[in-house]
Amino acid sequence: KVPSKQVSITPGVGKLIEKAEEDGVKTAWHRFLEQQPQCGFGLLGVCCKNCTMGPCRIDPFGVGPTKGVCGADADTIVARNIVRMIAAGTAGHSDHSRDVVHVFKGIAEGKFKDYKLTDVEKLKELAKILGVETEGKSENEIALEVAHILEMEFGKQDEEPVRLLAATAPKKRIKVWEKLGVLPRAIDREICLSMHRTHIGCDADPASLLLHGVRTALADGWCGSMMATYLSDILFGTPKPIKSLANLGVLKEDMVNIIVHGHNPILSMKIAEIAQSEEMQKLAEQYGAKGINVAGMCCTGNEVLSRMGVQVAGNFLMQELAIITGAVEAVIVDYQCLMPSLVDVASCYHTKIITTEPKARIPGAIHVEFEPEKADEIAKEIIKIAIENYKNRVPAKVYIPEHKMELVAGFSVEAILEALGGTLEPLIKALQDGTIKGIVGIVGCNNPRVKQNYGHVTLAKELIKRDILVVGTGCWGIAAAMHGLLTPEAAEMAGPGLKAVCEALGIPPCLHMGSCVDCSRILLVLSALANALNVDISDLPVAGSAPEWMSEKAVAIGTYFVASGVFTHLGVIPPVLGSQKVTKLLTDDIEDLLGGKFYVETDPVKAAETIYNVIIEKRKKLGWPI
Ligand code: NFS
Repeated sequence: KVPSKQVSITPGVGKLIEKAEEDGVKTAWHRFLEQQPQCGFGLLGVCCKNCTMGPCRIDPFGVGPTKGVCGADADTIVARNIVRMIAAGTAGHSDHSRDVVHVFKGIAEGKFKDYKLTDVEKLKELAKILGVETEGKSENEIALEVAHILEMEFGKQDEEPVRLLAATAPKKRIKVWEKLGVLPRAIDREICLSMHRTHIGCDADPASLLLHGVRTALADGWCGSMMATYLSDILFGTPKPIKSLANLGVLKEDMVNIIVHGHNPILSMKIAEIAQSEEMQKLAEQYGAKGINVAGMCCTGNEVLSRMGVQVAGNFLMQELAIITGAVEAVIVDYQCLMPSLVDVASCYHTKIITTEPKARIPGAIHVEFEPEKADEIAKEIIKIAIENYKNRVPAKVYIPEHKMELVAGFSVEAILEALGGTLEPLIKALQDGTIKGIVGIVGCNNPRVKQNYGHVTLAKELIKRDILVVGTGCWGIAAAMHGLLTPEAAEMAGPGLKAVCEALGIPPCLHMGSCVDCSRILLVLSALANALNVDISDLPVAGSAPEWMSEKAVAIGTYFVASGVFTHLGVIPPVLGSQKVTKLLTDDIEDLLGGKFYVETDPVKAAETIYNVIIEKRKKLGWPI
């Protein structure tokens, strides 16, 4: 049994874990318990299975083997493993991006009639920073030229840095990267090189390996992820402050409940849009429901929340719980952060799991392949499966917790600027005079190693209390929403300076900036601040944090934050402790090279204290009052 009251702070979660046990269903928390004790070699990062002479394990106590069969020591193995994590994370973000580019280009070519270019202003802005002439050209012509450049970012073969990075990162920062030789040239190339140099018999030098990890991560944050953000805004609109609700209580007893889960807005936006159509609503009524209720889960939930105000059912560890309510007709997924267990859980209820992407199939799920040229038709087909399934719902098995919380999301860079009256000046002034002490970006997942959402919420509360503005994305954003941190009223919990600023502007003290690829929005804010103050990002009183991270994508994000000069906190220990050298490189030496470093602390209260002190140090160096 899972100690249901101790594993999460989010209302409703404990009850559903208990319901799972009554219904004979296992959740991630149950499987996490079954996995204990987990492999110590794996936790320390000293297991190498990159060739079949192994798997080799290094004895962390120095009694057993100190080298693998090929001679690789703990330093090499740990560094290689972490670089592979960065490569996988970068691949996830940027392959998502590739899909968005595909649709963007198809629209420009007139192939995908079910989509359109919504934010043409942003298209022109992107064209401008990429050096595309817009005068006298149609929207589609501009889009096509932009699409060509962005496609090349994945696979161009020259030695020039990726253009999106060159166009958006502060000049001072680019110099730092140039000097270190870590300017990424093409996204796929750096991922490929990560795989190559970690292959048996290649790079054995931990410092050289990690620097390439940095290069790969930079290709993610300042190019792959950023591209996804830009293009999703152009396709579906740049987010503006929008009200909504979060937590499992957004599910409706008398409606067809559809969960959109995964990452790419190309599908989820369509589902949310088509579900509102009269045709679909009528059909739902014919089946005895009051209508269709679409709710988001994880990062695609953040995408539809930010742009349409679609309610969010929960974050990563709640995907199974949504099904356990017994009230969900279908979970529609694209890719990433999907537990294969969804199918097992669904088999105990009436829920249909619908996969849509060839690259993320789950055995036992219904597969309806999504094709952008037939987006509306396929969205309808999928929604119909959900509607027709409403009659199979078993009322006796339904329990929807009543908890839901109000929120305001949609703080894109543009929205933040607008809230500030059109320029960054008021924010800079508030930072300079100490009304706001600094800014911290909190991002990332849930992880059953951490009491669910305790890390996210505690850290955010501790920081705003100290007059630090919190911005963030991903599962943090949903956690913050469910715990009331995304309302203007939450300013009550902030220190006097931040509170006054929030009240004057009518904004929450914690700003939801979107999904995980939208961490690129945080980079853009940092870049704008650094440029305005004529300093480097590493000089700014800012920090990053991933209090409950678990995915390889989070490793890529953390690394590009550090590489961008940001002091970055991790609330879950990364698998590097098996090498003192790598641990020291990442948490100490790297600061001399990049101005940022990792800091690991599992207690969010202590972490807040340290982050605050780092911010105060930065303020002192800038000569700003503390
Ligand atoms: Ni990002 Fe983590 Fe997944 Fe989103 Fe949530 S688990 S790394 S936050 S949903 S991608």
